[in-house]
Amino acid sequence: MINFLIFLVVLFGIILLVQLVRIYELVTVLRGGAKDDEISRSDNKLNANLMLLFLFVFIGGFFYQIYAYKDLMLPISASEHGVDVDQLWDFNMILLSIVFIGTHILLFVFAFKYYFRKEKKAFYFTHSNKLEFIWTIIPAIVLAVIIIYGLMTWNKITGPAPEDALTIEVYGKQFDWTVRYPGDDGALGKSNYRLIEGTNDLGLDVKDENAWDDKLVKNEFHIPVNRAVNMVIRSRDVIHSVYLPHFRVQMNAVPGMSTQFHFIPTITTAQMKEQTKNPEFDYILLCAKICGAAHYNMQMTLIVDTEEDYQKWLASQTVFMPQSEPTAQIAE
Ligand SMILES: [Cu+2]
Repeated sequence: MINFLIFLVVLFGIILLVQLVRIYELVTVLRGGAKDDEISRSDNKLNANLMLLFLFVFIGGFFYQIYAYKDLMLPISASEHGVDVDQLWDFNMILLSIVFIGTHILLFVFAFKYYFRKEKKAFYFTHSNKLEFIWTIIPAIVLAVIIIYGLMTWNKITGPAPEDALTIEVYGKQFDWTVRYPGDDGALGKSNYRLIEGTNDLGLDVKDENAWDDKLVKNEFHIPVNRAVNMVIRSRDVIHSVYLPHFRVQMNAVPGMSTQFHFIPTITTAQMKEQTKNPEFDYILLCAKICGAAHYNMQMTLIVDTEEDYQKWLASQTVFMPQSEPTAQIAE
């Protein structure tokens, strides 16, 4: 309520000020002073100076923001391709900043330098092929470099996963993630959405032997460091998005199809805790699509282990259909 009243006071204050200025202008005209539409030289000079002042405040604010919010940028990349992504990002940002600052200096310095004076006449300039050529060819080359560099990075990242990659399934539904690991056979079992029922949340095909020893994990999942991890991504209901900000990984989870993304983690959770000097540090898997009311719940902790710790952890996970009692469960 108080805020609304403050808003009203400010609003009426502004309206009052505008009206007062208008009355002052009309009074000047009635007294036979300056004409209503005539702007004095000193007014023009004042505006010119304000243009220059604005330039300094504006550019200063730009650099201040970079400095003040630098900690809110993504932390150091913990994956192999993430380093390339960050380089691509920095390259583009530096290039854009140069253009951004250059054009704004030109814009405001020209407005300052060439403010209106009655005796000054504008230089009449019709056309220059040379100038046209320069401002066509330079942006064309720069844009080509940006696109080719971006495409090369993209192709490097999205190529096929290496043969020895660890393939896991990331399964999204409103509102959580399940990660499925292949058992000792190293293969994920088949699945079908028609088979989703009761405890079979992922619709695993119980007739497929490969599915029996699959391991389903919730809340927290582990991957080994320095080994390619190929994520096969599925969604049960709406479009979700697998987002691992520390690894620069993001891929949509689309109902009715499976998408993939592979990456190589390079820093274990323990190393990252040391590097960030934050004992509470954890990698996180988020959903990057606003997929419903409890979308914010779609979080899962990711632990990057050494190969040894990873194997230990994996061995401690329960399998989907223990071998001792498969017959009871497949019988129909
Ligand atoms: Cu989601």
